[in-house]
Amino acid sequence: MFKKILIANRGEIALRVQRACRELGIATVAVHSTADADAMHVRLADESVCIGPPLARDSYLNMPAIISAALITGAEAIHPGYGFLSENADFADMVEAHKLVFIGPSAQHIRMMGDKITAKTTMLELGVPLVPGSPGELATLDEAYAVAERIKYPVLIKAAAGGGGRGMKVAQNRAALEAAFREARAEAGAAFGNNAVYMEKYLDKPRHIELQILADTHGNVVHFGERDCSLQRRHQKVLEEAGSPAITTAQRDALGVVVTDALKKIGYRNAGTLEFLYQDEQFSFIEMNTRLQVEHPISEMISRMDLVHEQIRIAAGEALGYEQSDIELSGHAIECRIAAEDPETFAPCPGLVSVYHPPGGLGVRVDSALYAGYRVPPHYDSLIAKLITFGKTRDEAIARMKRALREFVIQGIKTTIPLHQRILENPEFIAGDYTIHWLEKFVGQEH
Ligand code: MV4
Repeated sequence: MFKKILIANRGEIALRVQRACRELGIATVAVHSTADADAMHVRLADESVCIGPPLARDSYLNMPAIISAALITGAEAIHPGYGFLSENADFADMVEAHKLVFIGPSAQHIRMMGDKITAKTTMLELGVPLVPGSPGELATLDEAYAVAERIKYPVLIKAAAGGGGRGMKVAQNRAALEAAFREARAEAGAAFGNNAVYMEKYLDKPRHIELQILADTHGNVVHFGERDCSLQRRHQKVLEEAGSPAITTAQRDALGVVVTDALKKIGYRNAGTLEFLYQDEQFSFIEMNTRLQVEHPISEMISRMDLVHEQIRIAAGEALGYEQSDIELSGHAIECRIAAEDPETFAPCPGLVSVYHPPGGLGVRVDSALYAGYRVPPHYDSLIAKLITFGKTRDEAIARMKRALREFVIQGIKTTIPLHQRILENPEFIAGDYTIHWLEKFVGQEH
C-alpha cells in the first residue's frame, strides 16, 4: 500500500479523498492555488504545496507543477478527483513517466473513452446496447443524409471530442440536416480542435441513467447499480438518486452483466461510469466517464462501500476480494448539489460565508469543504456542498432530505438550497415521473 498520496484537486472532493487516505493510514499532500491558501483541503492535509496563481490553467491544470510537488514531497501516487486533470490521458502518461501511480484507468482507456466515436464502436463490439446511429465518423453531408434516412428523423449530430452536451445539434427533418451538420462540425473544430462528428437517433424523452463500476488489475469487475441523473439544467446535474425510480432489479442486474463482461474484455481498471439514455424500456449507451464522479456518494450509501478506498487499493495492485454477489444494494439515496448561486437566476454568488451549520442525524451525509469565515473564491466551480440522504425507501430518503435542507444554514452567500426545497415538494418529482427535460421546464415555469 502507498504511504503518501498527492491529491490533485480542491474543495469537497479533495477532502473526500483525504478522508479515505486517513482511514487507510496514508499521508496526504494537498496542492493549491494562491486563491486557496486558506482552503479546508489545505488545512486538513499532512502537507501542502502552492502550485500557482488562481486561474485553474496556471494551478490545478498545471501538470509540471503538480508532478514536481509529488516528487518533492515523496508522494507515490496521485489522485486526480473529478474535473481538472482527471480525464487527461497526457497527464496520466506523465504521472507514469515519473514512476508515480495515477489513481485511475490507464491513459489508453482514458483516450479510448475520451473519443466518443471510439467509445461507441468499442461498446458495440462488446455487445453493449447503443442508440441507432452512424457506425463511425460522419465524413460528408451525403453520408449524413444516408444515415438519417436509415434511422429516421429527428437525428442528433454530436462531436466526437465532445461529451457533456457541448457541440450537439438536432435536425428535425432533411431540410434542417445540412445546417446542423455544418454547425456541429464548425463548433467541434473551434471548441475541441477536432471537427469529427457522428449521428444518433434523437431520443425525445429519455432519462439519464448511469452505472457505477470498479475494476481491479486481476480481471475482476463489479458494478454498484445505477444512478438516475436526469435532473439537470444546462448539462449541469442538480439532484441525483440511486437507484433510479424508473427501473427494476431485473433490468439493473441484466445491464450490470452486459457492462461488467464488456469491461473485463477490454481490461479496464479502477472506477468508471457508463452513461445510458433510457427510453421505452431500452438502455442506450452514450458515453463512458473514466473518473470518480461528483455523485459517487449515493452509490456508496446504497452499497455501504467506500469507492475511494477501493480506487486506492486497486491502484496499489490489490484484488477486489469480493464478487458481484457480495455487493448488496439496498435502500435509496439522494444527492442535492448545493451551489453558491442565485436559486432563481443561477448567477454565481461567491463571497464570505458568515454562518455555516450543516445538518446531521441518521441517514444524512454532507460532503463539503466550507466553514464559517471561508470566502468562496470566484475562480472555480460553484459547487459548495453535496447533501446526501439515505433511507430504507425512496419516500424516507425524500423526507430526510427535506428535513436536512431545513436544518442547513449557510449565510453570507446565496445558495441553491431553496431550489432543492421546491423540487422536493413537486408531485411529479415525488412520483419519480421525470425525464432529462423536466428540470429545465420546472425552472422555466417558476418565472
Ligand atoms: C442525447 C439526447 C437525445 N438523444 N442523445 C446531452 C449530454 C450528453 N452526455 C448526451 N446528451 C444527450 N444525448 C440522443 N441520441 C439528449 C441528450 C441530452 C441530455 C442527456 C442527459 C442529461 C441531460 C440532457 C439534456 C439535454 C440533452
